[in-house]
Amino acid sequence: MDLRQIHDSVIAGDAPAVEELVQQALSDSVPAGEIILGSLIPAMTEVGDSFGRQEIYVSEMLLAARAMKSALRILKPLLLQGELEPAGCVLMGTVKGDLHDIGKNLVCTMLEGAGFQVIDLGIDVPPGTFVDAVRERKPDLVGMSALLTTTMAEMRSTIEALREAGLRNGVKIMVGGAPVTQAYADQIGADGYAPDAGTSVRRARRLLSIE
Ligand code: B1M
Repeated sequence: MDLRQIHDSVIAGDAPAVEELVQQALSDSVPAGEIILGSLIPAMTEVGDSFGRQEIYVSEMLLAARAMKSALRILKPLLLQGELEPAGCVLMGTVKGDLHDIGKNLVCTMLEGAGFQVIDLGIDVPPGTFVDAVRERKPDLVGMSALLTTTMAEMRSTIEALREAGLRNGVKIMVGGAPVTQAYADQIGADGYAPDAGTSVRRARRLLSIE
């Protein structure tokens, strides 16, 4: 099965075709992880680049995102079939003002697949909601995702809010998202940064001293 077809159908925003091709790839024994890494993520990267060059509209980007999500709905249960090891509890959210959730959902899925309990607060999560959830759910790790340069600052605000609430020292904090870097994570006082979903599992395990 040629993964290029899935890639091209995501770019075209053709969710029914993507679903059919993903099912076909799975019947051809292509592993779920390979479909994600070999076709879905490269397709979304290309969509972002085209949007950046003003070659496509937001509506087209949205259709591509929907197509990617429909593929992930099929693949997620398969990723979760991996071996489960006891791990910690992760509270995850996309920060205030930011509606991007595809990457965050992928990170959640990979963490769940690695045995973490994941509490997903969703998108557009204000610092106060993170604070309330940390107080109530007592996670080991707080994960924040941001895809916009304008919303990255909310990660710092959330860390400040946790500090002001006296909760900062009780949790590890991991940040990620396309514009986020290790340098930025250091600057805002996060404990860890991961550039992609696969690394986020390794980073979470290291932060919680599970090796
Ligand atoms: Co938006 N968007 N978008 N968008 N969008 C970007 C981010 C952009 C780079 C496109 C571009 O211009 N080239 C640009 C941001 C520019 C900037 O800030 N510098 C942009 C813009 C401008 C906007 C709007 C402002 C457009 C507008 O309305 N004019 C608007 C903002 C809305 C808002 O949030 N308030 C907007 C809207 C949208 C859609 C709604 C249409 C849609 C989102 C749909 C959804 O998520 N449900 C969308 C999409 C799809 C994108 C692109 C094309 C793709 C994002 C994506 O899903 N990538 C994106 C371009 C790009 O990133 N190349 C773009 C695939 C995903 C698997 O990767 O999310 O990076 P990613 O996640 C990775 C890693 O970053 C990492 O692991 C993931 C998996 O490997 N990771 C973590 C993520 N979170 C992590 C957390 C961790 C660890 C790792 O620890 C906690």
